Amino acid sequence: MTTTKPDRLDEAADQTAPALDNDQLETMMYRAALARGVEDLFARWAADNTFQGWWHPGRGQEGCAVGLMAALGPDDQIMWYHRGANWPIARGMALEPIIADLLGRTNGSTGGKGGGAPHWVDWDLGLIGSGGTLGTAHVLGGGLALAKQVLGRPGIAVAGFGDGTASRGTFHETLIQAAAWKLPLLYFCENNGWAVGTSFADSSPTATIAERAAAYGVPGERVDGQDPVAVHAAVMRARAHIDAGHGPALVEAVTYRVGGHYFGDVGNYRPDGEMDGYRDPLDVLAARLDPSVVERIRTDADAEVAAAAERALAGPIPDGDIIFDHLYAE
Ligand SMILES: Cc1ncc(C[n+]2csc(CCOP(=O)(O)OP(=O)(O)O)c2C)c(N)n1
Ligand SMILES: [Mg+2]
Repeated sequence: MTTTKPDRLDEAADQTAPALDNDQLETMMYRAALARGVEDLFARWAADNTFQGWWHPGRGQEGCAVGLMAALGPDDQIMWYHRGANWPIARGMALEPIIADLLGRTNGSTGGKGGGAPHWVDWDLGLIGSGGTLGTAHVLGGGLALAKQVLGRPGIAVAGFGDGTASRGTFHETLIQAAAWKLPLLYFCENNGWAVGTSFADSSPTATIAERAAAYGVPGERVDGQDPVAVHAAVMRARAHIDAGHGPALVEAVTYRVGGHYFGDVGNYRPDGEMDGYRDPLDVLAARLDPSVVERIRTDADAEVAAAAERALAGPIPDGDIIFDHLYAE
């Protein structure tokens, strides 16, 4: 089997980043530490069956989310995808509804309809949720962007997806239409090299996902997803294009799937040496900050995760009848 790690990053990724000030870097570090803490918590709970369902770990991919979210504004709307809890946490969503959603409790963001396969929603933060099947983020993200254009609403829409999902028809159908209509849409791909047990290297006819955008006249940039500052810079460049009214842009953040596809997948199909060169995104971010500040951030984040976990566990389990709620607009 060939290695799954892409071997080159676009030159654009080396361009000077729009400045992130110290406060922004500390916020990014704090949210990355929260995301890692929630990841550790869910791994423990998956192992001891505290919740039922599948957990798709996002460990090691936090840099993509915090870099992306640092470049978004309050009017932007986001279609999240299935891996990890990094996206809502990086956006600043409260932890209790995130954790309680995984547990299927009424204090979860979907009132108990999550449970194992969470669909976190925070309308005020522009977190619109995730679709039930892969690739819906393209279509629904395109719809959000269309609504912004037609109704004159500010901000952009973001459609998040993995490398495997870039092979779905929805990727192409939405992108060609969004490009034709110049919709304010950002495609953000986390390329972790795997779609369950199928490697990107063995299944993609193109060396990158970024280059596929060119077929529709859309700029695509590949960036190091382990470096949140580089991701932020790439998204800022993409959104400058979108904000100027030129239509969609695509950013492909190259990252690693540190664990199996789901918690419990031992991943024995993976080639030796695949993780060579791996850098922990939290370490990459920490290197830009004062070590004592990083230590305080990690301690505070751990305490916040522990307190939120306790509150989440105290929430009631809903009555089964809630599955009939919200089937129609109310
Ligand atoms: C339409 C559809 N096909 C298949 C699945 C099952 N499935 C869930 S995750 C996944 C792999 C997705 O790979 P990728 O897009 O690279 O994201 P990653 O899991 O690596 O983050 C698959 C095939 C699904 N949920 N929806
Ligand atoms: Mg993948």
